[in-house]
Amino acid sequence: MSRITLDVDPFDETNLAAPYPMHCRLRDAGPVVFLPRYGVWAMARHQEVYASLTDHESFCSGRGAGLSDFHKEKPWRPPSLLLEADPPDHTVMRGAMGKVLSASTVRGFRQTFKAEADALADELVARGHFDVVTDLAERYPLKVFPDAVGLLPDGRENLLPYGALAFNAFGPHNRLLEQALASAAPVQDWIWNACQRDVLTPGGLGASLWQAADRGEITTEQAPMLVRSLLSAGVDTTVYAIGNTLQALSANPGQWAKLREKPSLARFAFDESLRYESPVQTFFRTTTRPIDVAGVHLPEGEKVLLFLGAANRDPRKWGEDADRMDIARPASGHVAFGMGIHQCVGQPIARLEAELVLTALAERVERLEPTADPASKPNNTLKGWSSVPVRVHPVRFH
Ligand code: OVM
Repeated sequence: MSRITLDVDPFDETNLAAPYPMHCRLRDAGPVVFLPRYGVWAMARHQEVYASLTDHESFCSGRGAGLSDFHKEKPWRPPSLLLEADPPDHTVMRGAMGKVLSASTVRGFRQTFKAEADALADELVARGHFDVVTDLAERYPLKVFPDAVGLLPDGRENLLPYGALAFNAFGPHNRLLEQALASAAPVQDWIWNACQRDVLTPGGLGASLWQAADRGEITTEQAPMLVRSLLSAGVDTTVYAIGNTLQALSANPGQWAKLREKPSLARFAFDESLRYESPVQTFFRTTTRPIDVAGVHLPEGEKVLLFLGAANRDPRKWGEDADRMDIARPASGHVAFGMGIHQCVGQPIARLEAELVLTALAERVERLEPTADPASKPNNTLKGWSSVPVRVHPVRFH
């Protein structure tokens, strides 16, 4: 079968802010299409995205999870030992990180994370109106996660700019990346310093990674790199995820009502939100060998852009109402956390944060009413909002 090409720019700011019409074009054009603008291949249907994510032998990560091919260009920072690595090296790092972020560790965070979620919900409901993004989706993770890692209080304002930079850096050298890079040097220095053993609080996730080095499971060079992974992948992702979830629920009052009726649906509501508006929209892989995808030939060493957010709305997988948010829908099988050996290792923490925030609000808020249109926050990889103003109608007898 011959190659299908499509003249779209997925990283143009109009498409980043409103990607869904472009997703539809990409999916309908074919199982794999060539984007001449960047000289890369793209997959936007669930079947092919899923198949590529679970075939790390043919679609590797070691040449970068962004547009830049680490065989051809110098990476903007030393590559992540997790995200931008392949087996067998990746396997060891994943084992160490998986142990540190295990379900049992994360169970230990529940009490403190819940107290913070309840206190914040009390404050915001008492206020009557607030901004879902700046007052909640940014504040909550920025308190509980750095505490869990064991960061000192000073300098935490560097975390969001660093995340914005890291996620913009998966895209092309456009205005967004240039802007993020402009003032990045002190931010990068602060982050690297925060990864060192002597500044991490005992008992935190960062200290646990250093203990893995003491036990000889990883090296003392690898320990700070894995702490860097926590700080790269653990902040913006949860900020966007909580913001997107509450934006979608405020725009769909029927869905809020379902959650209100049964707050134990919080975890399902979160999965459906991740499917409906995926915080991480795209990642790249690189072909390790010539490979046929649905009858189309891809050579070795080609970048492939995987549209996680489009796969999560593919009507071939989810049915004709794929564009509708429905917290009662079985959303499992979404690829918002990826799939296969690189699937998000921090999921237990992300899910805990979301569950506690959603439950705290569902118990206190009868109605979440948007008071203005949400403003989108442009990023080459992340889809989300910079502002989502709402009014809350409190439950009478909470
Ligand atoms: C990392 C990492 C992992 C996942 C996402 C990500 C910036 C980074 O290991 O540094 O985005």
